[in-house]
Amino acid sequence: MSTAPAIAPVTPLDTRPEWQALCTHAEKVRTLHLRDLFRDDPKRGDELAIEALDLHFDYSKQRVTRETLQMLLALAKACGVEARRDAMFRGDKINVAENRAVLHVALRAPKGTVIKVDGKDVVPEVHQVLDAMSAFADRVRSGEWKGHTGKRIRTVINIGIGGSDLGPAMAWDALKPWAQQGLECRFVSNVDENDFFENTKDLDPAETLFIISSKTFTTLETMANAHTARAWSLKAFGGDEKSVAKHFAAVSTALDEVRKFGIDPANMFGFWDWVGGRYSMDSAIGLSTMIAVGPQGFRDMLAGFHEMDEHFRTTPLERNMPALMGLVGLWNNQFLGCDTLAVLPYCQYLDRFSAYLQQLEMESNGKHVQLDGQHVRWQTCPVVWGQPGTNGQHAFYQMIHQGTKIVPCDFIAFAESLHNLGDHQDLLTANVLAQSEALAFGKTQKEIEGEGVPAWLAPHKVMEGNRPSTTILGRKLSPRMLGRLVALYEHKVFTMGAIWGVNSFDQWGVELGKVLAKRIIPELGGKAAELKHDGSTNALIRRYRAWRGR
Ligand code: G6Q
Repeated sequence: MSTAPAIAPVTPLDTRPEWQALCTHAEKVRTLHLRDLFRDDPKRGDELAIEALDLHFDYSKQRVTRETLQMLLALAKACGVEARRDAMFRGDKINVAENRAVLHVALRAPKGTVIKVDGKDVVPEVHQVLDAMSAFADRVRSGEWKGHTGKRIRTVINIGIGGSDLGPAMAWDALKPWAQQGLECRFVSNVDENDFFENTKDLDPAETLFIISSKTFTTLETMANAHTARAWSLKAFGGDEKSVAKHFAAVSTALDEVRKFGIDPANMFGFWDWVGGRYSMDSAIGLSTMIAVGPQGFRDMLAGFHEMDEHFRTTPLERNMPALMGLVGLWNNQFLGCDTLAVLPYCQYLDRFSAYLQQLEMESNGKHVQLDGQHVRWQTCPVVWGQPGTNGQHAFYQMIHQGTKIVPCDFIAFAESLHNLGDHQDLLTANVLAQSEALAFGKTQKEIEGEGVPAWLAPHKVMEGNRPSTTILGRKLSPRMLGRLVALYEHKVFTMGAIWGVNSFDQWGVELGKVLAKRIIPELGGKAAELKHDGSTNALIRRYRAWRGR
């Protein structure tokens, strides 16, 4: 039995005067339309925006007044967001349920920064691993690293799941323009064998390198896929075990498990218990990213992360992009009753960005107790979803414009294109701007009738507007910009978690999933004499067994 750590009691949010004042204030603001807000405050388009790090962050189309913002800032201060932020950057063990520091910010701290955990500076180790990754990545990229038969590596397959998959997979898509030609990254995560099969069916094992990415090196899905990969690879080399060293690398915190699997510890890249899975794409978990874009590209991405870290750490909350983003998110979620957030990048390279953010936000803040274990009496994490525009416009945007649910949107766009194929970038940008404008201001029945639409049809064409959104306009996508954007969301999630008083850095629901299936696995094989689940689960197991002839 571990001894209980000393956890300070958390003041319940709803007993704070700042919270109660917001509840009253929200009654008034809920009746205001964005048309009124812009009419009464003509400068808000310029002033409710932040310019930093080649980003123009416009939150003027959120349903907030300047008073709302002051009140939200007062709440953030009362909840100690700044003190908790400083504690994170200092290396305090703010993940109390797991008694761990939360130091993804150390992964991108420049050499010479001092960040201590248990009295030991962790930054030198971070740079040692980065240097080892760089040497490995360079060898693979240059072809100096040879497979078992002497061929160079053409495909890198990252095998991992959750935090050991989503970040690198998102980054591979996002940074394709910077990837080395002739070297492809693929990702196998699902224990469904279709995933492994489809990702390897056209590959030559002699040109394929597997990176087994798992913090614990015990995750069922990853280990099943890793063993299948080992068998697939060995088969091609007549079972010669020596080939494993040439075709497998590992990223993990668990050296013994890696050894047991048979991977040469020289090909293992470590990280630390103070890096949470969903905060790890900039650790050695990003090895595939580094192989794709090169050590310099990876370091540029880290520099972008660090720039946003510094912005978050040093900018007063009033002009602090992630903090304001978190406050607006909290306002929408709690006070305007919006249960979801759509993240809509107008950039095809950010195809997987929303999926990545789903984990970052929902695994972090999908919690129902405060740090001290008291059940919350307020809403926590929204459901995060979305996909790139303009495709979404031809699908689910109808509901965002005219449905009965209010869906706050984050629009992400870039001014400069990466390829010059005509006027696509202007068309894309016109679309994103038109969407946020229409969502905010809508179209009244009068305006529609004024266009000659018959009265019977006009109600169908009314756009009520007053649908809140934030537009994040970046100058241009790049590895550095990607780092800034990911860190922006990381710190937004941090801000919200700090106000809700939850632990944004544990994930007991995920851990549950890791143990539940283990009980059923032998039962599917027909070996368990008696099924002791509920009636539905028992019947499903029996049907599965019967169809599998067991
Ligand atoms: C992330 C979660 C979770 C984790 C996966 C994979 O914050 O903890 O998504 O990353 O379950 O875990 P391993 O890296 O240990 O295989």
